[in-house]
Amino acid sequence: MITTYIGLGSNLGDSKEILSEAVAKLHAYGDIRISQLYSTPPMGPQDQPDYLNAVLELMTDLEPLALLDVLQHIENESGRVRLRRWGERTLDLDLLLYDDVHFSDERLTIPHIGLLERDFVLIPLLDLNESIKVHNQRISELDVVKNSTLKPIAPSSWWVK
Ligand code: A4P
Ligand code: MG
Repeated sequence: MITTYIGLGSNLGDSKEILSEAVAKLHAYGDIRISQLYSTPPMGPQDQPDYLNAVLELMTDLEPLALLDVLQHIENESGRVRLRRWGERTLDLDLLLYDDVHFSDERLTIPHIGLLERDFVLIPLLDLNESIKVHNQRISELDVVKNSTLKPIAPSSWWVK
Protein backbone atom coordinates (compact mmCIF):
# COMPACT_ATOMS: atom_id res chain seq x y z
CA MET A 1 0.00 0.00 0.00
CA ILE A 2 1.34 3.43 -1.00
CA THR A 3 0.78 6.64 1.00
CA THR A 4 -0.25 9.46 -1.33
CA TYR A 5 -1.25 13.07 -0.66
CA ILE A 6 -3.78 14.91 -2.83
CA GLY A 7 -4.42 18.68 -2.77
CA LEU A 8 -8.04 19.80 -3.06
CA GLY A 9 -9.05 23.31 -4.10
CA SER A 10 -12.22 25.09 -5.20
CA ASN A 11 -13.35 28.70 -5.56
CA LEU A 12 -16.35 28.43 -7.91
CA GLY A 13 -19.82 27.04 -7.22
CA ASP A 14 -20.81 25.39 -3.94
CA SER A 15 -17.20 24.68 -2.97
CA LYS A 16 -17.96 22.85 0.30
CA GLU A 17 -20.33 20.49 -1.48
CA ILE A 18 -17.95 20.01 -4.43
CA LEU A 19 -15.03 19.15 -2.11
CA SER A 20 -17.17 16.80 0.01
CA GLU A 21 -18.27 14.90 -3.10
CA ALA A 22 -14.67 14.61 -4.31
CA VAL A 23 -13.62 13.21 -0.91
CA ALA A 24 -16.43 10.61 -1.02
CA LYS A 25 -15.32 9.52 -4.50
CA LEU A 26 -11.66 9.25 -3.50
CA HIS A 27 -12.62 7.08 -0.52
CA ALA A 28 -13.63 4.39 -3.05
CA TYR A 29 -9.92 3.95 -3.90
CA GLY A 30 -8.57 3.33 -0.39
CA ASP A 31 -8.45 4.46 3.23
CA ILE A 32 -8.34 8.22 3.67
CA ARG A 33 -7.51 10.90 6.24
CA ILE A 34 -8.31 14.58 5.63
CA SER A 35 -6.78 17.81 6.90
CA GLN A 36 -8.68 20.69 8.40
CA LEU A 37 -10.54 22.92 5.93
CA TYR A 38 -8.93 26.29 5.06
CA SER A 39 -10.17 29.45 3.40
CA THR A 40 -7.20 30.96 1.55
CA PRO A 41 -6.56 34.18 -0.40
CA PRO A 42 -6.00 33.51 -4.11
CA MET A 43 -2.53 32.93 -5.52
CA GLY A 44 -2.45 34.41 -9.04
CA PRO A 45 -5.11 36.84 -10.29
CA GLN A 46 -6.49 38.74 -7.29
CA ASP A 47 -9.91 39.45 -8.85
CA GLN A 48 -11.19 35.97 -7.99
CA PRO A 49 -12.87 34.59 -4.86
CA ASP A 50 -10.94 33.07 -1.96
CA TYR A 51 -10.36 29.32 -2.24
CA LEU A 52 -11.32 26.47 0.00
CA ASN A 53 -8.29 24.18 0.34
CA ALA A 54 -7.56 20.89 2.07
CA VAL A 55 -5.22 17.91 1.69
CA LEU A 56 -6.28 14.27 1.67
CA GLU A 57 -4.10 11.26 2.46
CA LEU A 58 -5.03 8.22 0.35
CA MET A 59 -3.59 4.75 0.96
CA THR A 60 -3.80 3.04 -2.41
CA ASP A 61 -2.38 0.44 -4.78
CA LEU A 62 -3.00 2.60 -7.85
CA GLU A 63 0.06 3.43 -9.97
CA PRO A 64 0.84 7.18 -10.26
CA LEU A 65 -0.62 7.67 -13.76
CA ALA A 66 -3.70 5.59 -12.92
CA LEU A 67 -4.22 7.81 -9.87
CA LEU A 68 -3.88 10.94 -12.05
CA ASP A 69 -6.55 9.47 -14.37
CA VAL A 70 -8.85 9.06 -11.36
CA LEU A 71 -8.23 12.65 -10.21
CA GLN A 72 -8.90 14.08 -13.68
CA HIS A 73 -12.04 11.96 -14.04
CA ILE A 74 -13.39 13.29 -10.72
CA GLU A 75 -12.50 16.88 -11.78
CA ASN A 76 -14.45 16.42 -15.01
CA GLU A 77 -17.40 14.84 -13.22
CA SER A 78 -17.65 17.90 -10.98
CA GLY A 79 -18.40 19.89 -14.13
CA ARG A 80 -14.97 21.38 -13.89
CA VAL A 81 -14.69 24.90 -15.12
CA ARG A 82 -11.23 26.43 -15.39
CA LEU A 83 -11.22 29.91 -16.88
CA ARG A 84 -7.54 30.94 -16.90
CA ARG A 85 -4.11 29.98 -15.57
CA TRP A 86 -4.09 30.21 -11.78
CA GLY A 87 -7.66 31.42 -12.12
CA GLU A 88 -10.96 30.36 -10.65
CA ARG A 89 -12.08 26.73 -10.87
CA THR A 90 -14.80 24.45 -9.52
CA LEU A 91 -12.39 21.70 -8.55
CA ASP A 92 -8.63 21.20 -8.67
CA LEU A 93 -7.14 17.89 -7.56
CA ASP A 94 -3.34 17.80 -7.55
CA LEU A 95 -1.23 14.74 -6.82
CA LEU A 96 1.22 16.26 -4.32
CA LEU A 97 3.24 13.28 -3.12
CA TYR A 98 3.34 9.58 -3.98
CA ASP A 99 5.36 7.91 -1.22
CA ASP A 100 8.88 9.30 -1.80
CA VAL A 101 8.75 8.75 -5.56
CA HIS A 102 10.27 11.34 -7.90
CA PHE A 103 8.79 11.14 -11.39
CA SER A 104 8.31 13.43 -14.36
CA ASP A 105 6.79 13.02 -17.81
CA GLU A 106 4.55 15.18 -20.00
CA ARG A 107 1.43 14.41 -17.91
CA LEU A 108 2.71 14.17 -14.37
CA THR A 109 5.41 15.60 -12.13
CA ILE A 110 5.75 14.34 -8.55
CA PRO A 111 6.35 15.86 -6.10
CA HIS A 112 3.93 18.49 -7.47
CA ILE A 113 5.87 21.39 -8.97
CA GLY A 114 4.47 24.24 -6.83
CA LEU A 115 4.36 22.30 -3.58
CA LEU A 116 7.20 23.99 -1.67
CA GLU A 117 5.97 27.53 -2.44
CA ARG A 118 2.30 27.19 -1.48
CA ASP A 119 1.22 27.55 2.13
CA PHE A 120 -2.35 26.57 1.19
CA VAL A 121 -0.96 23.11 0.43
CA LEU A 122 1.86 22.85 3.00
CA ILE A 123 -0.17 23.87 6.07
CA PRO A 124 -2.93 21.25 5.51
CA LEU A 125 -0.24 18.65 4.68
CA LEU A 126 1.30 19.28 8.11
CA ASP A 127 -2.10 18.57 9.72
CA LEU A 128 -1.73 15.01 8.42
CA ASN A 129 1.99 14.45 8.87
CA GLU A 130 4.06 16.81 11.03
CA SER A 131 7.41 15.27 10.15
CA ILE A 132 6.92 15.04 6.41
CA LYS A 133 9.91 15.74 4.17
CA VAL A 134 9.97 16.86 0.52
CA HIS A 135 13.24 16.90 -1.44
CA ASN A 136 14.88 15.89 1.85
CA GLN A 137 13.62 19.01 3.63
CA ARG A 138 11.22 19.06 6.58
CA ILE A 139 8.33 21.21 5.40
CA SER A 140 7.69 22.47 8.94
CA GLU A 141 11.04 24.30 8.68
CA LEU A 142 10.28 26.19 5.45
CA ASP A 143 9.94 30.01 5.72
CA VAL A 144 6.69 29.90 3.76
CA VAL A 145 5.25 27.69 6.52
CA LYS A 146 6.74 29.66 9.44
CA ASN A 147 5.42 32.95 7.99
CA SER A 148 1.98 31.62 7.06
CA THR A 149 -1.10 33.19 8.61
CA LEU A 150 -3.55 30.56 7.35
CA LYS A 151 -6.15 29.50 9.90
CA PRO A 152 -8.57 26.58 9.52
CA ILE A 153 -12.29 27.35 9.17
CA ALA A 154 -13.40 23.80 10.06
CA PRO A 155 -11.77 20.83 11.84
CA SER A 156 -10.98 17.48 10.21
CA SER A 157 -14.12 16.07 11.80
CA TRP A 158 -16.18 18.44 9.61
CA TRP A 159 -15.71 15.98 6.71
CA VAL A 160 -17.41 13.14 8.57
CA LYS A 161 -21.10 13.82 8.28
N1 A4P B 1 0.13 17.68 -13.97
C1 A4P B 1 1.48 17.53 -13.86
N2 A4P B 1 1.81 17.11 -12.63
C2 A4P B 1 0.64 17.00 -11.92
C3 A4P B 1 0.35 16.62 -10.58
N3 A4P B 1 1.33 16.27 -9.70
N4 A4P B 1 -0.95 16.63 -10.19
C4 A4P B 1 -0.53 18.13 -15.21
C5 A4P B 1 -1.94 17.01 -11.06
N5 A4P B 1 -1.72 17.38 -12.36
C6 A4P B 1 -0.44 17.37 -12.78
O1 A4P B 1 -3.40 20.80 -14.68
C7 A4P B 1 -2.62 20.99 -15.85
C8 A4P B 1 -1.85 19.70 -16.11
O2 A4P B 1 -0.92 19.48 -15.07
C9 A4P B 1 -2.72 18.47 -16.13
O3 A4P B 1 -3.15 18.20 -17.41
C10 A4P B 1 -1.80 17.37 -15.59
O4 A4P B 1 -1.49 16.42 -16.59
P1 A4P B 1 -4.72 21.65 -14.47
O5 A4P B 1 -5.28 21.22 -13.15
O6 A4P B 1 -5.57 21.61 -15.66
O7 A4P B 1 -4.18 23.05 -14.41
P2 A4P B 1 -3.32 23.57 -13.24
O8 A4P B 1 -1.91 23.18 -13.32
O9 A4P B 1 -4.09 23.27 -12.00
O10 A4P B 1 -3.43 25.03 -13.66
P3 A4P B 1 -2.66 26.12 -13.14
O11 A4P B 1 -3.40 27.27 -13.71
O12 A4P B 1 -1.22 25.99 -13.40
O13 A4P B 1 -3.01 26.06 -11.62
P4 A4P B 1 -2.35 25.46 -10.29
O14 A4P B 1 -0.89 25.58 -10.33
O15 A4P B 1 -2.95 24.15 -9.92
O16 A4P B 1 -2.96 26.51 -9.36
N6 A4P B 1 -4.94 29.95 -4.80
C11 A4P B 1 -5.31 29.39 -3.65
N7 A4P B 1 -5.38 30.12 -2.53
N8 A4P B 1 -5.62 28.06 -3.57
C12 A4P B 1 -5.56 27.24 -4.67
O17 A4P B 1 -5.86 26.04 -4.57
N9 A4P B 1 -5.02 27.06 -7.03
C13 A4P B 1 -4.62 27.59 -8.18
C14 A4P B 1 -4.36 26.71 -9.33
C15 A4P B 1 -4.33 29.03 -8.32
N10 A4P B 1 -4.46 29.78 -7.08
C16 A4P B 1 -4.84 29.19 -5.93
C17 A4P B 1 -5.15 27.80 -5.90
MG1 MG C 1 -4.32 20.91 -11.03
